[in-house]
Amino acid sequence: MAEVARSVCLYDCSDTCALRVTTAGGAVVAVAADPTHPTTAGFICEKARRYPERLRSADRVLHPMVRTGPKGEGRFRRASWVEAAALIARRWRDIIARHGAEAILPYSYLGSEGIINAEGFDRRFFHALGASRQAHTICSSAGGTAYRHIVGARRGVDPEHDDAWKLYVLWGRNAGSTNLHLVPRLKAARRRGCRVVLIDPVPHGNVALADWILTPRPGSDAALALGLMHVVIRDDLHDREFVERYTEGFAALADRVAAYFPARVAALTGLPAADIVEFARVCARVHPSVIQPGVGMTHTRDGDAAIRNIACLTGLTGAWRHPGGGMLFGNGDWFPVNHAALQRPDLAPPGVRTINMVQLGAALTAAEPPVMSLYVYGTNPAVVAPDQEQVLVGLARSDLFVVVHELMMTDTCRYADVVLPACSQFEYEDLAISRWHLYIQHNPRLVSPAAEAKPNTEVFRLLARALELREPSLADDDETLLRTALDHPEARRRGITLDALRERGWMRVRTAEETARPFAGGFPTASGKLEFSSRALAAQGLDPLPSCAESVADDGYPLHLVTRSSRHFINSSLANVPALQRREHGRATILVHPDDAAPRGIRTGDAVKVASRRGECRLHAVLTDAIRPGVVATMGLWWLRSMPGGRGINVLTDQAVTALAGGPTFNSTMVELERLSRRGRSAR
Ligand SMILES: Nc1nc2c(c(=O)[nH]1)N[C@H]1C(S)=C(S)[C@@H](COP(=O)(O)OP(=O)(O)OC[C@H]3O[C@@H](n4cnc5c(=O)[nH]c(N)nc54)[C@H](O)[C@@H]3O)O[C@H]1N2
Ligand SMILES: Nc1nc2c(c(=O)[nH]1)N[C@H]1C(S)=C(S)[C@@H](COP(=O)(O)OP(=O)(O)OC[C@H]3O[C@@H](n4cnc5c(=O)[nH]c(N)nc54)[C@H](O)[C@@H]3O)O[C@H]1N2
Ligand SMILES: [Mo]
Repeated sequence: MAEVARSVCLYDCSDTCALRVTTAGGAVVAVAADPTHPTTAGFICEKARRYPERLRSADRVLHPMVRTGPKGEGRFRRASWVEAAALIARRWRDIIARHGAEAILPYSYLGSEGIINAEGFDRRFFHALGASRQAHTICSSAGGTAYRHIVGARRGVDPEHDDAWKLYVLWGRNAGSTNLHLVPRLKAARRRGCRVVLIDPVPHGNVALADWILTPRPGSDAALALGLMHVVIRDDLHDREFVERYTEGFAALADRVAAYFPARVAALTGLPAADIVEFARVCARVHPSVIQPGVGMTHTRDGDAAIRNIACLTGLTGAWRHPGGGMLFGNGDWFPVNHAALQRPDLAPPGVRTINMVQLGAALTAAEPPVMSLYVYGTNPAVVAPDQEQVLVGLARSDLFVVVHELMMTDTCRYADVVLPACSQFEYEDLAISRWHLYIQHNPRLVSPAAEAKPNTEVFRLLARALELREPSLADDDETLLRTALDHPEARRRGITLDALRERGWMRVRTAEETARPFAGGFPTASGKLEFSSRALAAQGLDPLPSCAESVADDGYPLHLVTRSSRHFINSSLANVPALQRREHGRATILVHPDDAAPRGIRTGDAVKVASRRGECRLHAVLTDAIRPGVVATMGLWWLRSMPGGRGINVLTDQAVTALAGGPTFNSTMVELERLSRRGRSAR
């Protein structure tokens, strides 16, 4: 008998869609949109619809496994949970005795986004163990930190105020792939006269969304924002009243941007000076306006500065004073979740070291004192982390004890000493917040765990027992953890409880009046104002004012590589689903402008070698003119087994990080292309 239940998609994606899930015979058989959800109603992406297919994959890990062959080869034998847990406890006790608990490194990300499973109880466990702390920097923390320094909190525009929009700027946001539910709102807004501007060196896939497309050089957004502020101040277009009442540091800002005249910024960004002037005027004059930067544009050496400078621009134009207007770089801080009570940072030993996840290669090969054990969950570093060759060298270390808790036998699993089977989101209960809309949602347990799979929380309880950790809160069950998550004054005030969420599926966390002007009650910075000159940065001895790095990367490789997300995978998740692979040309591709392809003799379909300072991989060329000449772009993170030569695009990237918060710089990579063979013919 088939049953249909409400759920929420926990993929690492901003839309956080409400689902209707059909189960039959103890399995999930269909996943569809919940037609009644206010922001994601009506449709879901093919990635979510194909969930049942993904879960039936031959790659699914169903039992604990212990390695029998060399690391990387993927030979394992089946083990029981009792044996696996005892083995982990024995190896960790030994490592702790010899090297201290800091030699153990947890390594996680948001493979499934549940609050208690993905960033809750796991942290509590490792804090109590005294393990090295992981800086969760691989996605948006550099931009998020920058944003918080200027406006005080990671809250921004509520997409349900779309009626008001007159200008919408997709600033390096691949909305057609990564924010699908924004698209119908933008289309409707355009019909009402809203102008949509796309600022992206690779407009491919989003051209039809925009009225105006600017294609700056990758990594030059910080400079562009300085140039826009220059023009706004020069032409006396800033919102004087807003600047006076709600911002701090205007005089110093004006001083700083004075040197960024249009001709200079044109040289830095590769945009026509006239476009910079025109766009600055549009930003100052058209309201309500929204600037929504993506995450990809922050993955450059200057990505932190880009978000800082854009946030300052919104202060200058007074975008925040117009209901529905402002900026959107994450909405997580609107949600009343008690992260501290869940994660218990107080349990961590004082002074324990923190390791930046972006620099995993260095951590595994050069950290002092060394990392002796890695526990991976909810992420696939063999594919997604930069400087892949060094990551793989580190993972292959014979003296490194690697445990991977996974749904699928990923490339990372192949380097594990122990692989543990993880539950899909339909096999445990959790809660989800969104980075885009304002609803907290309930993810019910709909089916029993597949074979011997266990959710993250249960594995950490099991390991706490096996290690005889005495901290009593490590015995908390999921029900207690879910209630702890909502133990927040704002949740209580609004009646947001676990029982209400179980019954209703979702609840809005703020009223429309509260989100119309996100900082109507003041900016939650040290000064209570939007800080053009950041007190927090000054306190850290850093330049408190907007700036940009001017050097254009040039290490002998002529083409600028942008590694975008793909429409049909989520990061590397789903890249093993054949139907979705077919949607992505069936193989890993690279977009090339005809002007760059011609001198290299490259045509669509050709195999090309892509080489950077760090390494090389093989991809297939797709020619398009919806890309800035001089820029090439990959889409998505394919499993290494799908890549000729067994290496993915992250062999090309390096471990350099942004100054603020240590974010990745995937999109500051320079490459050269060489044709390997002609489509349909072998190379002669
Ligand atoms: N379908 C799908 N959805 C996803 C994901 C996925 O893999 N697939 N991943 C999820 C995750 S984890 C994240 S973080 C988000 C990412 O969502 P987005 O931020 O939209 O993702 P990206 O594709 O990395 O980059 C967005 C755009 O930035 C452009 N860009 C790159 N460098 C620059 C630059 O220097 N300047 C400017 N102006 N533009 C630049 C790229 O060409 C791209 O079009 O999406 C989430 N949703
Ligand atoms: N070159 C380049 N590299 C990039 C990016 C890029 O744009 N360019 N994007 C970066 C960004 S923004 C991000 S966020 C990262 C994302 O990279 P990852 O966080 O590694 O994301 P996925 O590749 O989706 O891997 C998530 C894994 O978690 C597993 N998983 C899912 N649910 C659970 C669970 O409940 N428990 C456990 N234990 N496991 C689970 C899935 O099966 C999957 O293998 O990649 C980064 N890497
Ligand atoms: Mo991300």
